[in-house]
Amino acid sequence: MSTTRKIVHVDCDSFYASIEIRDNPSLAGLPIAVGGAPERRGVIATCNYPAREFGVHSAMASAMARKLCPGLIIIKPDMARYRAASQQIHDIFQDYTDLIEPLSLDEAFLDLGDNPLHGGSAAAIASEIRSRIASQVNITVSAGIAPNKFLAKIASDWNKPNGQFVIEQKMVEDFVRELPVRKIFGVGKVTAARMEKLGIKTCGDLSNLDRDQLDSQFGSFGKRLFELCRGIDHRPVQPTRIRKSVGVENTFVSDLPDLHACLAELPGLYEQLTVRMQNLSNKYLISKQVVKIKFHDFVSTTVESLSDTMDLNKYRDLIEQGFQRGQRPVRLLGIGAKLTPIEQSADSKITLENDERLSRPENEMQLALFRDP
Ligand code: TTP
Repeated sequence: MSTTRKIVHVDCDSFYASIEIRDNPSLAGLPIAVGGAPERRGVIATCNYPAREFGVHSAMASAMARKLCPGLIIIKPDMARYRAASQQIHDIFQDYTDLIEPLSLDEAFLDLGDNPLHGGSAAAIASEIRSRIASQVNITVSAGIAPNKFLAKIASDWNKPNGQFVIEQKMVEDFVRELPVRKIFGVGKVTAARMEKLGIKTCGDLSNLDRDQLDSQFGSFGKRLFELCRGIDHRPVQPTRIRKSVGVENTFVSDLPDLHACLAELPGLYEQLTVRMQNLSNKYLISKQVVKIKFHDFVSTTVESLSDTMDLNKYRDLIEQGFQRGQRPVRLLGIGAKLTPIEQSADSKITLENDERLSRPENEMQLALFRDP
């Protein structure tokens, strides 16, 4: 691909927490988090930067967060206000391009290739968008500007909070050489550890492996790694959000002691899942049914089965199978489905692989409770 794209990744700073502080300025400067109550086994959705100094972070148990930061103020999420702010931000984006790909309520890619404003400078446009969000929505956002989505997303993190960073095409080679492999989406702890054993820490190290070596070491991910470690990413900004899965789950105040107790929770979860699926069924086909179980010692297991419907009996079987793997009390039970868009071209199938939208740290189903439905 020869034309250089102008991609901007916009990411709100400590989004839910910023909205809470915006709406209650007396919280400013105090360590605050948004999430579930510690005594109800809640989880932190996010926290502001003062709380991060204590080691508090997203997806941490609220009880642990309180331990690290005894003065932490934990606020219950109010999705309606976060959605409203997200919509306002989206409306601002629309003044600049139609090519907007939301990743979640607080994050989006924009393709500014066709926008002539500020002499066509995507950095200057990003700066204008950030000022407008600051004055109209009253929160700060960070932006990354780069020739592709992979680099733009990394760049938005570079000068966070309330900053932006530009990676020009001519900088790409030098930039990726020193970039740790962990920054590549899809390279988690396990893959990074495997790479480290091979002496690979940076994208520069990774680029010393040829295609065959990457294939044999990393299977189907090898092809993508070959490109990413060179700063190449051809994925276009896709204006419609594509879901990979839908799920509901519950963390129980008291552990479910046995299989019988788990099965008793199934009808309630199934009802919630059915409601969620109603809004999706005209756009997606079900490809698998999935059950997630987290035992009282935090060991998790996922059981799935090919399926094109949401069969209640199958969920029952999957719960049984999952429970048998641990045979101990259960703190979290989730059910869900893997989805395939109804009109999916061969191309979009490729772009879906290892896409940022597919998961946040490990627990996608858990996030589904907090994130946009
Ligand atoms: P992030 O963009 O990951 O984080 P953030 O905006 O809170 O902070 P940062 O400044 O580091 O970007 O997530 C956006 C929102 O999504 C976040 O405010 C809360 C929600 N969220 C969860 O509910 N659970 C999670 O595990 C994560 C990571 C985020």
